[in-house]
Amino acid sequence: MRAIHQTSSEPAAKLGKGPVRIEAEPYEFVLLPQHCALVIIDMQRDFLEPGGFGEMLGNDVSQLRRTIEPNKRLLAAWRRYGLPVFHTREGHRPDLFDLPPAKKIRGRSKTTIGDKGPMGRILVRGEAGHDIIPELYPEPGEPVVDKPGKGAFYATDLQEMLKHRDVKQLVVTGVTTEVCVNTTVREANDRGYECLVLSDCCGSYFPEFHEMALKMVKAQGGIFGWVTSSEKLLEGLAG
Ligand code: C5J
Repeated sequence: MRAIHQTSSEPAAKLGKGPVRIEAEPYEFVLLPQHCALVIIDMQRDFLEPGGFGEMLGNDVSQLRRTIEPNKRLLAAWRRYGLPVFHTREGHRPDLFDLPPAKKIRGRSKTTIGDKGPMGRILVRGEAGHDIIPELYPEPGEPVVDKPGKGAFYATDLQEMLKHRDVKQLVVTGVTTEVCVNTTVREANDRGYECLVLSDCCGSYFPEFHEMALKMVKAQGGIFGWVTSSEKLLEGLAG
């Protein structure tokens, strides 16, 4: 199966069924168009927008906002190729029954998950701040995975959806590199998926954590996966 759907008004670009070689670290990634999906992690308003919860906690959101443009370009191309994309959002039920008390009190902040924040209740499904930024908003038919944890596999139906589409490889982008992106890549790796992480499409409030998180993925011969840039991936696909 080639694609979940084709919602873009533009015609699908030509992409053969054969392997596509992508320059990556620690070595070349061989992308299989029939078995590859894009997973965009938690590009949510509360993490990325000025005035959101992330900024309220004193974080510099520009560190995350630099990922918007490369993700936009990648997503537009991915849609043109008719390849599957999954969007994720970190958040909880409005009744907070899926929020572990230990997560609720973590950080010892005055305002925590479920409380009223600048864009509605913090990390609660249905609230404005919990939603995906308009620049990367999912198109109709693109699955959105609501996850209560950091990893996209924990307590979600992502793995079932990937199985049904015969997906074996994931291109992973989003925020934050060292938390939800890294956790998802580790979960995926243990489940047998090959992960290609795009350095310019991932971001952290802490640049040094971003760098180290990417190093951890590709260390020891690619212990969790591969790292490249969106430019190299798009070059390879266009190649
Ligand atoms: C994500 C977080 N999405 N840093 N969450 O990484 O709490």
